[in-house]
Amino acid sequence: MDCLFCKIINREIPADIVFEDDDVIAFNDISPTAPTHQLIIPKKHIATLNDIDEADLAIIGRLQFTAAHLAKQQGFAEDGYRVVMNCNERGGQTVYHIHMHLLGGRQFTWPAG
Ligand code: DGP
Repeated sequence: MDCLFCKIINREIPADIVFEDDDVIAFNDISPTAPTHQLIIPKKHIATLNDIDEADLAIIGRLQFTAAHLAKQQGFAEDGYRVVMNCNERGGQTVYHIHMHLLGGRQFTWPAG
């Protein structure tokens, strides 16, 4: 499968990996938009949020749990942080393997642009 993030999972292309377990891997974003900008992805290939089915619900929880774990571990959980999942073109998705952005280390504004 020609998927960039599957290649990172399989160590076919390099990434700065910050967390890994049986289901999930996390690595630094190549184009950070915050002092901490990491991507948390399931090892299972799921193209978009629209492709999640009931069997994947635990994986989605795992992404969120890992985001909070990484925020605590890196010391910005109490100050606050943002998690984002983009879906399809209007949502700003560019890599079609679902991923949670973990953004920390600065003030974020709302509404999103
Ligand atoms: P999105 O726009 O939500 O699909 O986010 C995709 C993110 O993936 C974007 O912030 C940049 C990041 N990215 C793209 N290619 C690579 C890569 O080869 N390595 C890493 N570490 N991140 C990448």
